[in-house]
Amino acid sequence: MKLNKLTGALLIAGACAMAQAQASDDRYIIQVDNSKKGVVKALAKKLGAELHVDGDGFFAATFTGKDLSQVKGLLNNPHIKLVEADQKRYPLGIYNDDAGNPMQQQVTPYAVYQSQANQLTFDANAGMKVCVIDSGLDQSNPDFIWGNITGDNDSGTGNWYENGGPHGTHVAGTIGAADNNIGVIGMAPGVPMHIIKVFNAEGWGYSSDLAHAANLCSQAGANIINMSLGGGGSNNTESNAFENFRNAGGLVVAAAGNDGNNVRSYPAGYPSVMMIGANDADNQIADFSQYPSCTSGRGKRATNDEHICVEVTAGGVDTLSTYPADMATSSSMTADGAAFASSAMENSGNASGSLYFMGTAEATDGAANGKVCLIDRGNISFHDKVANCEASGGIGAIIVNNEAGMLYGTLGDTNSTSIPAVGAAFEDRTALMAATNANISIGTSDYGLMSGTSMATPAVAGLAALVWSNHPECTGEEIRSALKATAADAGAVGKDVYFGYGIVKAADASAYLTANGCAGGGSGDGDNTTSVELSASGYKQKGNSYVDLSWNGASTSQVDIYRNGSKIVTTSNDNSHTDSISVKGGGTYGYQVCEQGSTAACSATQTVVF
Ligand SMILES: [Ca+2]
Ligand SMILES: [Ca+2]
Ligand SMILES: [Ca+2]
Repeated sequence: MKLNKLTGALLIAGACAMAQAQASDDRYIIQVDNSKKGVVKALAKKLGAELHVDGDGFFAATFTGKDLSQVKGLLNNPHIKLVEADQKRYPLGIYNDDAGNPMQQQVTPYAVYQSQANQLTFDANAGMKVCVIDSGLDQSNPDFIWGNITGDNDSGTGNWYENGGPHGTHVAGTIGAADNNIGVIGMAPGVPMHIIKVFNAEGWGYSSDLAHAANLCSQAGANIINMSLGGGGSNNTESNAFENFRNAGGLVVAAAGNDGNNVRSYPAGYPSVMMIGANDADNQIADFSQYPSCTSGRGKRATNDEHICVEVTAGGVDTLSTYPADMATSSSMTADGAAFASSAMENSGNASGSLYFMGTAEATDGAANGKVCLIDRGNISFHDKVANCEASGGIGAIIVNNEAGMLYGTLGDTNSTSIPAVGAAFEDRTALMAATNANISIGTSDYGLMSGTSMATPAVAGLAALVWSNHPECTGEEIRSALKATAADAGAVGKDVYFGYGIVKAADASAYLTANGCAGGGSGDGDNTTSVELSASGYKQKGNSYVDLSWNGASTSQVDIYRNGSKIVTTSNDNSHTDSISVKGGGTYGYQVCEQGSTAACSATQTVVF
């Protein structure tokens, strides 16, 4: 539906005037001189309006039950230039960031909606603290409750409150940016954090290893550790440190890695550490998200363990979060006064003027002189489109995607243009084509986008703090299990190596813990999810084959152990058992541990190959 001013006016005069003239949600934009805005806002409020966005030269307000002509009648005031319906913006994907400039208003990142963090309230009094092992948190960003944040200095990397590159500041914002009127909002807004700076822009500057950092997290009283980092090769000291933290009741999350292959990164690959993959706003896996198998060892020594592969995912593609002040580049765009999502492509500055549609801008066009060029993607490079706009006298360029979603791009390394150029979403093309004027602006910002499993990991750390704050009696392992039990399946049906159990859902996890208690499922609520977790490890000794089984989560005093579907023993529920197999040579054995007498409250099957 085109909603430019012309069609709006015609519709008011036409047969369907009432239906069309009443804005959806009864929400209107009132254009007014800035000098008189306060008076007009007061008037609107007096007339029962609910005020929303306060913009430059306009504000938005809801007049419940009133159509456009009624609102115009009510606001009969000489300072008002225009009253129009506040258009609902088209969605860019299944989930979206709020439209708007985080330097001026608080913008909720899409992953908050996707993971239901907006449906649950963080309890600041529950004693949650997240330890962030990263590149520091820059104190120049205003979107943190600094009184809740401590850190550890290291001589190799500099002060924890000064950035060693924007990475750590971005990560910390996703976990705990404050719920206020600016910036973004974290998964657990304002959660106390302890920052340990272990690397900077030059790379690793820490002589010791992550094991030391884990101990510092422990000393600081943290119950969650976030590591948006990783690399190849496991290390026993490191592994023990995280296992100790986990055994003391904590939760450790780490990034799966960004190489888009099946390599297992550490620390995420340790069983004690929860490995996090990244998905996008459309519930698709990020193409860079690593997907190691859940099997370790080769051939006869192969064992299956769901704790050495991706366990869950969260949003980590084009994630909006905090930056050190002015270190990010951001854009904003309005057309006929309404805000649209945009992405900064190149150059900086502000361009405001009439919109001129230049097609795919494959040649100069004198009609673009003095105007903002609206350009379709396709046929030639972004750079050449913007160059043609500028050579035509254009003052700014908007390049619209030719497929679903926002257009992200740059003009390349040999940029010869100087006018601000932004990307726009295909879904907004119709509205932009219908608009008369546009304002685009590119400048430095305290907020910007990053992509990586590094961005998904703090989303899960923050969500864990959020869920846990509502169930502080639970352990970290129980929170981990609840996040997995309630994750929304995505990608291939069922658990898979890319998503693990799926995309985390905070409200569902909290409801699950409320319904089932910390220990999780099996309480007859119709949810067949069981909380028995099993790992199996096979080895040979003097020609005999043995399988060490270890499990937790069974609630009966004894458990039944099954091998290849047949019960082999009923034994004490002491979390471990060794099975010896007398058959010579190779074979494949699937094990399950079930609560005694139950064939429903069972672990997943773990396979051992000899
Ligand atoms: Ca904020
Ligand atoms: Ca792991
Ligand atoms: Ca799946």
